[in-house]
Amino acid sequence: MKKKTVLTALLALSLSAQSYSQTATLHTMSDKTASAHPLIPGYHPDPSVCRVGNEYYIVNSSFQYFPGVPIFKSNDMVHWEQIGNVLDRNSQLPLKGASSWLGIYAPTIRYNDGTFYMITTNVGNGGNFMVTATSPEGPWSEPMWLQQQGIDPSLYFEDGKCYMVSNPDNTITLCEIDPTTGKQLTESRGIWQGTGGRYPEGPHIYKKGQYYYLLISEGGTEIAHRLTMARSRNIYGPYESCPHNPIFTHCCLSAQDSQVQGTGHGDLVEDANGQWWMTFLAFRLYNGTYHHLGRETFLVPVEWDADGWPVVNHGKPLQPVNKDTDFASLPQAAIANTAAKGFKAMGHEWLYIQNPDSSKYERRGSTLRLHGSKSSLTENDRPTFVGRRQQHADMTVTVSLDATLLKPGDEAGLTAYQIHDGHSEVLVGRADDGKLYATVRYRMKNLEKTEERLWLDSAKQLLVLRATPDNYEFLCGKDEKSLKSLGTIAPQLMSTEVVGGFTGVILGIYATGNGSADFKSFDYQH
Ligand code: 6LW
Repeated sequence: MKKKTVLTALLALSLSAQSYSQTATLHTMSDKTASAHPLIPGYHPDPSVCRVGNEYYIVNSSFQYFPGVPIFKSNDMVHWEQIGNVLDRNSQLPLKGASSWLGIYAPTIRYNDGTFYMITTNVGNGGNFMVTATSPEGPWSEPMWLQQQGIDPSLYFEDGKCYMVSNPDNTITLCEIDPTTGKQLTESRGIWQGTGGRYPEGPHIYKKGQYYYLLISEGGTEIAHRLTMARSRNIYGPYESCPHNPIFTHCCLSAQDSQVQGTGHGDLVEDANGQWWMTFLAFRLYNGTYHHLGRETFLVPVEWDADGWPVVNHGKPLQPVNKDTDFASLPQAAIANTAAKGFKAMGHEWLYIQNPDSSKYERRGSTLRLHGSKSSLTENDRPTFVGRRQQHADMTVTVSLDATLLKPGDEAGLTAYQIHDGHSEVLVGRADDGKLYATVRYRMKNLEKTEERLWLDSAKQLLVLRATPDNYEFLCGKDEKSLKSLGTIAPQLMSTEVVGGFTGVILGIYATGNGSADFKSFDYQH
């Protein structure tokens, strides 16, 4: 990037941050076709957005991870900060047996008359429910379990009524509910089945002018993902399909060479100046047709044509990032790195697999002592594990481990974890004769490979993962200078296309067995 343009852009960013000059920032973005830079990088799928005055909130799905449903706040739609996780108590988030295919699916966030609502599906542990809060930072209420099933529930409020919409039997279905109890008040009625694409889902209803607009996704969340729309003067229909459906997709000729694919699952918001925007998910391909960072959150401007139909991103696909000129290509969501110097204060980015057994996690000053679980990562029964998202294809994570308390047969390490049967790790283990070794192990479905052991003369080791778009290199050593490469794997083998799941890579520390492992720091650099 040229120095002068960086400075100009940074100045513009800092000015907009200082003065909350929403108009300048947003209009700079909407004047040009938005860039292919994710608004919130790393696994942040199924975004839903709402505005309250000059504040904007985004929530994402979270699947098997605890706490669930990360919530972000922005005052200008450019700078986003995670302010918490909506579901942060076991009573709100039972995750027994959840994998990267199960747990919390697409959430919707809405605000009405002083109350925030988050409605979602816990697949495998109870189905549809909603929680409420007066402050988006929480606390959020206990779940109100809902009668109407189908995934991707959403809410629409009008004239004291609360409507719920979801997709049972591949039909977008509407009913009225009591927003204070969740009790269903009217029968469920099918209102639209989309344009014929598979998996009609992700419905949201908006009112603009005389019309109720119904935005949905079709095609499945993979490469054929698309957004379609219909409208009606009556909320129950009949709905007329937009003549230029799909209103947004990258499964088309003009976007076939884009790195960004799978665009879908959107939600609309009108900003304080009357400009409309759409958040949606998409993934960035690396090395062919693979993505390992998960489905990420993007943002594009929306205009309305003379016939009252939306035109998304000026009718164009996302453009490749032009770093020299594109304002919106600068980093937008701040990247948390709260354990870089120790685990004293762990921020909102930290995640456990399923409901953590709190007796396994012991904070001792700035050290995090992990007590080994019987369950391995692959066995997936509340393993002792805590991690955060990989948000950049190029990055390095360095973990400081003291393995003194491992017992024979135990291990502790640093893993790049996509799903219970798709992860790779650099680990320290204690052999039956009491000696410590380091190695790297790769797990891809039913294939497992372990590198040769490196015998260690010290229990204190740095474990490092150096990632590039096409390589994961795992290293171990007493200090930075003595790091040895113990193994490499293409991250494509940890991708959604190869090992599956609805998430993206999480970088985690873990311990299995009967002993313990002391982790001193976890530093994420990109
Ligand atoms: C989500 C559905 C989808 O509930 O995938 O991409 C499902 N969209 O709408 C899981 O994220």
